[in-house]
Amino acid sequence: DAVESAPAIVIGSGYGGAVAALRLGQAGIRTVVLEMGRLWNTPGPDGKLFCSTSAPDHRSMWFRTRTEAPLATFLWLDVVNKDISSYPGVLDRVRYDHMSVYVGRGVGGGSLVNGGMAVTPLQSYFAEQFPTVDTAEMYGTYFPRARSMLGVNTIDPAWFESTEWYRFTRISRRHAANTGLRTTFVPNVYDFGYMQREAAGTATRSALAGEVIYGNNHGKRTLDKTYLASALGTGNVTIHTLERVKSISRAADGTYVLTADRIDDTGAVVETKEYGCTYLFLGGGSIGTTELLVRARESGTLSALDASVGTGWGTNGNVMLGRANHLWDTVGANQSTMPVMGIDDWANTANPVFAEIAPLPTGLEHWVSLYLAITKNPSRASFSYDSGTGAVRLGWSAAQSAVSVGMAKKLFDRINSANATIYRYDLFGSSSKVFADDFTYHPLGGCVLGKATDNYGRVKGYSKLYVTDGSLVPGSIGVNPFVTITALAERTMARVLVEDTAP
Ligand code: FAE
Repeated sequence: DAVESAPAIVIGSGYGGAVAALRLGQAGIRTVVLEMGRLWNTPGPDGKLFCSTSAPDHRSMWFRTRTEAPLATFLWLDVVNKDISSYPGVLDRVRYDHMSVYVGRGVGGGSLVNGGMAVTPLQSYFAEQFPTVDTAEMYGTYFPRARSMLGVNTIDPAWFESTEWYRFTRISRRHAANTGLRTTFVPNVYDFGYMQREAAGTATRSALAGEVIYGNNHGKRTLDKTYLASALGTGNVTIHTLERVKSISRAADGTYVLTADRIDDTGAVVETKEYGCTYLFLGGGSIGTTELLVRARESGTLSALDASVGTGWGTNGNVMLGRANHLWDTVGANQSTMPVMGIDDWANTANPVFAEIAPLPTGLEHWVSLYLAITKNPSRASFSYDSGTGAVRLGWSAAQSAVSVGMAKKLFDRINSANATIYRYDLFGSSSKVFADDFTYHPLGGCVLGKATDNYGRVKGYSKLYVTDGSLVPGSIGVNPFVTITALAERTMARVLVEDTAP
């Protein structure tokens, strides 16, 4: 097959990839984005782009015959997961030995499936995690730039206090207050004006119709509507979909050579393509980018990569759990899928936890308060390469997850004790499982800034090779990560376009 060349190639179209594509396009550099997922722009037979969470179909998951939702059961019944037909659906669950990683697949990456929470980390914790980064510049320039480009907005507090859709959040806030804990509103990229029209019955429901992990049909400002739309608008950027990059090597003249499998809707490889480029930006996400680089180093195609590539990986301390409320503390049959508040106990140095108050929209009263706790788990893991199979493994252990559980338990034991409540035992598969510690929504690290790369995401050992995604973040950032990933990518692009691409 003929080699297709472009001055710049970006692998992946999530946050890191989208920022790179836009800024390259604006600089007049012709850029090709390679994305393994599909473009979500064609309605299915029901007239919708995405299926609902309650009635998932082939669109829900990446080549599965049964859905694999984070909540396995409800009242011990296997009512949550459904048989589906295999298709390049929007949510993937990548299974390693003791840890599953949920990721979005499609043009827009994680923005298609996530909860939209757009949180800027505590400045002191950011500085702790990124000691070599100029924090004043981050908080003065790149965080504001990221928030404005992403369309971050906040819920109207008066509407929050009065609407049935956030009753579940207000109950959790009261229980936190009873424990002497602080809660804080968190911004979101879901358009709250739209949500209020949904509640009023004047707009088609999305967040108020249970839509989230398998995509939102309305309301959410996903990357295909923000960064990537602007990138295409420059006229310099093209996006190739259903193309999965398999390997990266370097030609004698220093340019990069990629091979990519183009797949069809059944997952069959219909073509193996070869690409060439001068500048290569890796935006495949923490596990996508790290797997590519570990394989490249270990198989010898980029053997000068630093030994720290494939290390420093963490789950952002994620643990999910549910509490059972008293019968008089109803959480409401109607719940918005977009979280807007967290219990902020990060300042508690003995046990730092930031716990999002998460929805469980089933359409019936269930008295469950659900949380995604972000704990300050210091454990990190490394990836390894199996030369026999070419597989990349993640060395995360069950003991490392137990650290997150211990921290979440300390906080929620206090909340239960102050409110005379208990945990829910029926949500995560087996009857003894209270804490879902075997999956993460926040994979971070693998190519850590300042270790696998220089201080700006330039990969050590090579020139014109960059990482712009969540693999730069050293395993923990204390809050939901996409604003941080976006802001760091903006910082990298500002620097690289000035210093590295001058003629
Ligand atoms: P990401 O968005 O994952 O994009 C990587 C892209 O690269 C994907 O589109 C891949 O399909 C593609 N790709 C990977 N490998 C290849 C390859 N070899 N060839 C071609 N394409 C490839 O990476 N974060 C928040 O801040 N707030 C939230 O409320 C929130 N909720 C979440 C809820 C769920 C259910 C999930 C799964 C995640 C959530 N997150 C949330 C995490 C957030 O979505 C995630 O940190 C970012 O999406 C990571 O951005 P990256 O650019 O690193």
